[in-house]
Amino acid sequence: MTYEFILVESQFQPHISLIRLNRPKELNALNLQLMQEIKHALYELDNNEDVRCIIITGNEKAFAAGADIKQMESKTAIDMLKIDQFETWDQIRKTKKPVIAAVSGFCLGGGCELAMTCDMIVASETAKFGQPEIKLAIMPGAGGTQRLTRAVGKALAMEMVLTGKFISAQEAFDSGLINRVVPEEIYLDEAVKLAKEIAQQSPIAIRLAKESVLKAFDSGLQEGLFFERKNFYMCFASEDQKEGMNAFVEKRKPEFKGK
Ligand code: DAK
Repeated sequence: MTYEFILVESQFQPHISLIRLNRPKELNALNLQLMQEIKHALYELDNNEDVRCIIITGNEKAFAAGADIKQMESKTAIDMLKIDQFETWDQIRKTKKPVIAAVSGFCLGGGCELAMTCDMIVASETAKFGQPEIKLAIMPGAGGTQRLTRAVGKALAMEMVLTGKFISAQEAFDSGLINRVVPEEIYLDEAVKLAKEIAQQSPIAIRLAKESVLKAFDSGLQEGLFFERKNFYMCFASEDQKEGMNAFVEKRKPEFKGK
């Protein structure tokens, strides 16, 4: 598939892929095609054995300023139902490999929801996060009321969702929404640094660990602990576990093969 609104480098760095949203004039507004392209690219990269971590980014001015308002403006509820964008978003969420959002500039509405669907967020000091849908007389529809609330707590989430106010990268960091805030010149490098740390671990253990952390969002403690336990046992079925522990004992660096 050739992409019109994203750029994909599957080997941006060894084992690390980059998806760049590429509608700069529209501040990377997420139209339907762009979302389909992200879904498709993530699926391909998720099934590429050479890839161990994926970064999604935009440009300095915008990660994404939200879903494409011009495309949504005239839609009816039934149009929205028929388009069923949730299938696309659900597929994105199901990516098994770790996905890092590298965010600079506007990260709003669906853009913020896309970043929150990723596993970690690295932001530039210039990033602005917000759920301004309320100003359009709608509300977040791709997880914004749920993921934001779980990340930053009720007080701030309620204020952001009900007033549409933006928060700075520093506020986002202080409230637990993002992992890092760094100068604009190095936000992508910083995301790559984080991706490299992940890429050098066992891909099998990474997959099981990611799955387990995500389980904490939609299960009670007992169910989550049970799920974690099964995935923990599963790690011992991998060659990587033997390699990891053997390397420790032999005082050498492990070489993980994803087997
Ligand atoms: N959609 C379409 N075009 C957009 C856009 C957007 N969200 N954001 C910006 N643009 C376009 C502008 O219209 C302008 O285009 P031209 O006029 O040059 O043709 C160009 O990008 C540059 O924008 P500005 O001239 O406005 O730039 P400024 O620096 O002055 O302002 C801004 C930047 C980010 C403050 C402003 O552009 C703005 O407020 N943008 C809208 C932000 C917003 O309200 N975002 C939330 C959209 S609603 C769903 C999943 C998700 C969603 C819905 C459904 N399902 C799964 C069903 C999500 C909904 C949303 O995100």
